Amino acid sequence: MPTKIILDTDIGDDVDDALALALICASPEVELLGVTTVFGNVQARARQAQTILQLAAAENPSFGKIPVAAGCSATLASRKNQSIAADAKHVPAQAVVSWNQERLPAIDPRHGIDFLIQTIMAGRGDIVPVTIGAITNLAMALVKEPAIATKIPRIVSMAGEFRTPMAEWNIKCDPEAASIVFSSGLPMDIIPWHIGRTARLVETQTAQFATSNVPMARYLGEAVGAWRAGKTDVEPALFDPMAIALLIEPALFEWKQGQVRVELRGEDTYGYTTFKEGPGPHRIAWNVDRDRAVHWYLQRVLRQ
Ligand SMILES: [Ca+2]
Repeated sequence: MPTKIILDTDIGDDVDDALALALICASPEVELLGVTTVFGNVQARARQAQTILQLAAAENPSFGKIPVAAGCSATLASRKNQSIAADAKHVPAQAVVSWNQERLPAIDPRHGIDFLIQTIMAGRGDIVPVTIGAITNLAMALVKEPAIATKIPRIVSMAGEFRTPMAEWNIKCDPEAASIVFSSGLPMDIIPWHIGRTARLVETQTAQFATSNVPMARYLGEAVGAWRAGKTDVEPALFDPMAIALLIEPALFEWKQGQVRVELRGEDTYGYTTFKEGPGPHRIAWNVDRDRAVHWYLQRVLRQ
């Protein structure tokens, strides 16, 4: 039986969310029940998610019917960091590789929070929320309908960093939301920043997208190009795709079990995450077999 998931994403700026959604579309081991978008311009983010699902629908029409719901644009962050403040009008870099609304189905009329609540409550306790952006939507869903906690078998998140003292982006965008989810007691499987940085594509690998026979792979080549515009010497890190990989190939990683906390008080450490190994609901991917993980990813999306 495939693992049922809802993808909660800030797709549209960094390219790794698109790389992750394409991986989902290439993976029969997961069944995508819906996509919710978060942080800033959630409408534009929804359009890129829909674009990828419509590309996947060319081969499997069921992808074209997967609902995409826009979620929280603003955050619960108690200290607004102007450099990352959610901006509903910000045009994500990936907008240039998103189809116009006229070519796309209407987005789901429900708010992302309500989509999460209704979908999880209607399930059999077997729906895994997978968060690859700020965790605002899931935190808000837990606040609005605490009963969903009894229906969530585990949460999968790309979030946090435990080797390097830092506020990882998805935590930094909304530390309070992350704290709500991490302190919920729900089991979580975590891909930290370090893992994504380790699993990076090199130039010869990203170049394979453009020459692939697979339309989705060629789209990813365009998406990487849009992300790179204005940047030099950068290679895509597979942060978000590794959160999908753990659902399918957990043996790609070495794991540590324990308890994560999100720092909310420190003057200079707001949004930092700490990990205490031992009893606790959080399983952290501690190491990744880089070559195997990257090869596995490329095999999937290039269908080699
Ligand atoms: Ca992301």
